[in-house]
Amino acid sequence: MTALTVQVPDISCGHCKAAIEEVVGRVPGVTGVSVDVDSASVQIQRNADADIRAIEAAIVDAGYTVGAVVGV
Ligand SMILES: [Cu+2]
Repeated sequence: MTALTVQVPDISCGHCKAAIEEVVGRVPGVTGVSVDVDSASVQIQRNADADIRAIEAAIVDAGYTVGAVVGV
């Protein structure tokens, strides 16, 4: 299992947190997801099955912009 941090600069409130945690949590291979509103970042725990492009697509499809990705 590896950790990944995705910066999502559009995150501004608890609604964003709930929305992103829900859609990213549905991506196969994602075992944990936590949004930090203050730093506008998404902490993701994943196993080898999780496709980073699927994670990014889930965030974009929810209406947000993906910034830097750390820990790929
Ligand atoms: Cu919001």
